[in-house]
Amino acid sequence: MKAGFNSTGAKAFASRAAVAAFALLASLSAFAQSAAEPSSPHPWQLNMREGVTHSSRMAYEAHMVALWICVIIGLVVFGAMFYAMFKFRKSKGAVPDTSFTHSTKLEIVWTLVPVILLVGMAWPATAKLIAMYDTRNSEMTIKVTGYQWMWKYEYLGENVEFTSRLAKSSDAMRQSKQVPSWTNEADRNYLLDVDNVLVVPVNTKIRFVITADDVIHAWWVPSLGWKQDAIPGIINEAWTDIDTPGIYRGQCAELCGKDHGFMPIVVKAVSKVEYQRWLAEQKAKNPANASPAAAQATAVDAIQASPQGIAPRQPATPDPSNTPTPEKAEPVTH
Ligand SMILES: [Cu+2]
Repeated sequence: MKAGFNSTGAKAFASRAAVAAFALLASLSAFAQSAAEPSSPHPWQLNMREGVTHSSRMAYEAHMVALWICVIIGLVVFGAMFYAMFKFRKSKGAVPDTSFTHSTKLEIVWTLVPVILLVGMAWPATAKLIAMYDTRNSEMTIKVTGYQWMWKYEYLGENVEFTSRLAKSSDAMRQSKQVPSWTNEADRNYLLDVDNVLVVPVNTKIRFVITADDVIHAWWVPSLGWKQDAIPGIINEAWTDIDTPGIYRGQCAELCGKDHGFMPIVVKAVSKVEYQRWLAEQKAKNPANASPAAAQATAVDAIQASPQGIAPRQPATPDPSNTPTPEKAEPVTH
């Protein structure tokens, strides 16, 4: 006998399957993260981000271990509770055991099990924390200074430094009273864009020394897996090793004043070659990086050019856009 599934049925099934597959793909692509921002959050995200560094992956692992332990405890406890409620209900003739006061065996079990679980979680977590604070063998150091309300980045030993402030586009939108929309591509990074991004190489152990100039700030990029307080008069340390090129966004995580919400962080991780190219460009922009001979020539030119023949105090004028003047810095106005 011929199978009941005739050719018309097969076609209908195939077209329905195609529609379903298309719908699934469409929904997946709607949530897909852009390649440029491989670790960005997305709508309906349920779990924490895994991030792109050793530290963030360690945090993610510790979180997943704790999560699964909680799930198992939840299943056991609620399972036992519902089993007891149905199995020993009054309508089935269950009689409460009023003589039961304690059980030494049970008490030992419910003391030992949590102790074992806590030690089992604390041991790897401590090892991870120690690793997260180990800044030895780092290949480069970036000094981060928090100001009301911007960040200053200094590539130590490279003579490269600049400030990073909220992008003008975000500021304009904030003051236009428009409501940003997720569906509008241009609005996605509202309040998460800056004028100068922090460019770093991938697969490099980068040490950060973090401080502040006025009040306490905190430098936080979730995809890197840590946040570190920026405290005036104190240098805090952290390190990172980003393994995926891309853009990673963060924010100041310490309530630091009226524009606390408007000092985002943008880290751009690029290949080592690309980083060296970028660094060379930045060095070229800074006249202080010119060779001693060039600096001498600049000074002589300055003497000859000045009407009194007196060299100005600073022969090489620093680029004003590269020099933060926090005391004069105009906070982003409302
Ligand atoms: Cu701040």
